[in-house]
Amino acid sequence: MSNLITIERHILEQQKYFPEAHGELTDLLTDVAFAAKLVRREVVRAGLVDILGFAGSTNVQGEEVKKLDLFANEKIISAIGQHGRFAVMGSEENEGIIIPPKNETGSYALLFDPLDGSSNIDVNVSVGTIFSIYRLKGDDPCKASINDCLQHGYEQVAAGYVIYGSSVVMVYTTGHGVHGFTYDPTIGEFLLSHENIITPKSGKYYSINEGSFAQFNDGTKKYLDYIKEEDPATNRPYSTRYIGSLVADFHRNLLTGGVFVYPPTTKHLSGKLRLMYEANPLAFICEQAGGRATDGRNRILDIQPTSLHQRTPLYIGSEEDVIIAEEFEQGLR
Ligand code: AHM
Ligand code: MG
Repeated sequence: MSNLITIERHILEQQKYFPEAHGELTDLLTDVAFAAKLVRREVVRAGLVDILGFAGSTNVQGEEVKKLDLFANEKIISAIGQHGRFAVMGSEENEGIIIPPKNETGSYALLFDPLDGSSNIDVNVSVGTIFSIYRLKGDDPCKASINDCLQHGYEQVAAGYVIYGSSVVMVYTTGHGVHGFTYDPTIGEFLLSHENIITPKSGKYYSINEGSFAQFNDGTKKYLDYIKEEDPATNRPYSTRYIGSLVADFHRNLLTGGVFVYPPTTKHLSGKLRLMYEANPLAFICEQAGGRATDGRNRILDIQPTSLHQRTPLYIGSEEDVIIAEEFEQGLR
């Protein structure tokens, strides 16, 4: 058998970069990987166990049926929250912060989107979990508050995502490269499959919901005309790829090169995606892989968060492609 590396072992090896963390970061990333396995178990059985449907109804066992995103949210909160490693948590599904039990021993804050891509959940298209980890600002975990969650993206100590797709893949960074692991269901382990992911400087895909064209500003409309023009010297036209699950769209472009854009629209003036649960973790990963992530003007990781569920426009992916999209957004082209 070749040299198989499990995610737990890989995380343990990253500990050398964090001598001051006394292995805590290792434990909590391992907890996240464990929670991902629990969510995976339900996602792959979704149609079988009658777990789909609307929250509030009952299944054949007489148990309350939960929508999969609510189920994932509860699983992550209970699987990760019970160990006392996080002093505070924030979820896209919860309005306010979550203070887990035994939080007095935690030194970190966890922000997560339990199941991203909600429109794809019931139709067997890839969905994912996204997470982001920060060190507490103060020394006393009992005083952990929303301020520990509202940190700049550049203050993240780790971030990652899991895609529940044709195979299940977990990707994470602690600021020392981006590493991907594929789940082997026969042994119940995530195995290293993509070490040190580097994203191409430019790609051939663009990912945007063009159905919202009428709601875009002139810069975005012009950009779309540009990207579809014929010009072999710049590899145009690009091909459209849009799944509607941010993690899946992001992951594809990370590996193949390309650009994902969720611009401001007349419906979502600040874009639709959430800074704390979606943009920041993916921006951290993208930059670590040599890509670029902005809101069309500013680096995502530099944005000062003001609320847990704040939204932002998102231009993310291959550096050269993101710069071109930004230039149109800023009216420079
Ligand atoms: P969600 O958190 O409700 O799932 O919304 C986020 C999702 C992203 O995964 C995806 O990129 C985007 O919404 C798609 O939105 P749209 O349908 O407007 O294109
Ligand atoms: Mg989401």
